[in-house]
Amino acid sequence: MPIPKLPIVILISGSGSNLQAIIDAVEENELPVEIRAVISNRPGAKGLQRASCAGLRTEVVDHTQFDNRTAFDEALKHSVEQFEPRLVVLAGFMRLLTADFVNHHLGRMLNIHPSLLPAFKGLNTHARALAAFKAGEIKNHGASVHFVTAELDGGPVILQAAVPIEKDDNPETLAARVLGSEHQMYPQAIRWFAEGRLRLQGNQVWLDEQALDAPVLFAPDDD
Ligand code: NHR
Ligand code: GAR
Repeated sequence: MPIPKLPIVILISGSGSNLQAIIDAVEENELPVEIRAVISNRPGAKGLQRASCAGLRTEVVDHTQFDNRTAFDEALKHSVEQFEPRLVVLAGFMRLLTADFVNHHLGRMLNIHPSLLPAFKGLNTHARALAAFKAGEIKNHGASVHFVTAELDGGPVILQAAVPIEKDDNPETLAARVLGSEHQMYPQAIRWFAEGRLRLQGNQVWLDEQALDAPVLFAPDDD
């Protein structure tokens, strides 16, 4: 029996290369989800073109058209809700979400963040990791998939990929390598959720009926 497909909505702000990795995994029958819509807060996001090319529904909720975050999040909530997703996937989504929006989707919203959380929450993670490397404080950078909670990049971490920093890296070369591992790891975490293997209970992540005491370290062959 094929696993029933989980309805999802993907939120983006930019290039959408993680969105593309998800689209590719679905097309290769490696990810049992139905992408009901791709929603961007930026009208010019390249990811909107990727979505259209794949035949997906797109919507724009332009944050610059709202007076405040509450009004924007209210509109975003309505936009998301019409598609009745069972999971909301943030893929390079760049707007801080209100507690009200997050709590509405608690345990049903994932984010991928370009650092080994809890290190380097927030923005400009690659430049900050390089500075820490140069100060001799760290050797590895990477990316994390986490459940979204009201605390920015503070929700429980599910999966992490470490990316060694090289001596001659700059923020762009480092970002490109981290992005490569994001494309491999994000579809895997979404697949675990779609297969009913992953859940959030309180502040605790459960995978295959085991409470995680630390994030899973990404290995491409894990299934
Ligand atoms: N919202 C909540 N409540 N919790 C999280 O964990 C969130 C979130 C919204 C987005 C993604 C996050 C990341 O992976 C994310 C996680 C935007 C900012 C930010 O400061 C920070 C982190 C993340 C996303 N954004 C600026 C703002 O004023 C705008 C920056 C811009 O538009 O370029 O919202 O890193
Ligand atoms: C990714 O590196 C993602 O982790 C990061 O932005 C990039 C988006 O790339 N997300 C954040 O920094 C969220 N604040 P993409 O649009 O090509 O997927």
